[in-house]
Amino acid sequence: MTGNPSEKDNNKMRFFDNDGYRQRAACICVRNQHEDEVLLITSHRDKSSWIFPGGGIEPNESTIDAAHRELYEEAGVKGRILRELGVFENRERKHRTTVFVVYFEEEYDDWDDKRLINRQRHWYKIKDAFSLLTIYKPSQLKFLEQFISTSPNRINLLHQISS
Ligand code: U71
Ligand code: MG
Repeated sequence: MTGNPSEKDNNKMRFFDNDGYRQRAACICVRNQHEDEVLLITSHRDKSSWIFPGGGIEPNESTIDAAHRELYEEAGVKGRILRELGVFENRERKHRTTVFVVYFEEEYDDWDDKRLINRQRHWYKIKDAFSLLTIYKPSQLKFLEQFISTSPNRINLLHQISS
């Protein structure tokens, strides 16, 4: 991604399903094998709002490649995909997001969206990520709920969010 934030918006290439839904890919990036911390980034619109890294799949790009690209562009992080969590439909905004669970490998101090829009990133305990998404991005809370209920560490994670 190059240019300033408005160029980013103007140059955005979008890829739609046959029924007009925009296709997205997003990442739940976990910091360790316990899967008890996930990476959130600030919203481009509201710097106090926290969301999962993700965005539109570009033409001729695979869903997996888009997930890696968005994680790198938006959060400055690289990782390896552990599993596909599912496809989540947002009927109100007319998009579908394929969400991957990604194991953290590297993070960079300088990345595209930090430079372009001062986007921030932070590792959150599952309980805190749950609270933030409930407040700021309820449409992405279902990603986290599905992650928790299917994680190999789900018993501990469920205990965390209910305590
Ligand atoms: C924005 C729209 C937008 C989406 C954008 C959302 O730019 P971004 O990566 O932070 O995400 O902003 P957000 O979640 O950071 O506040 O929402 P908004 O409410 O600000 O209009 O998402 P949605 O409301 O449609 O779900 O999508 P479009 O359709 O307006 O471009 O960008 P997205 O999908 O992540 O794409 P990309 O490729 O720019 O990362
Ligand atoms: Mg995005």
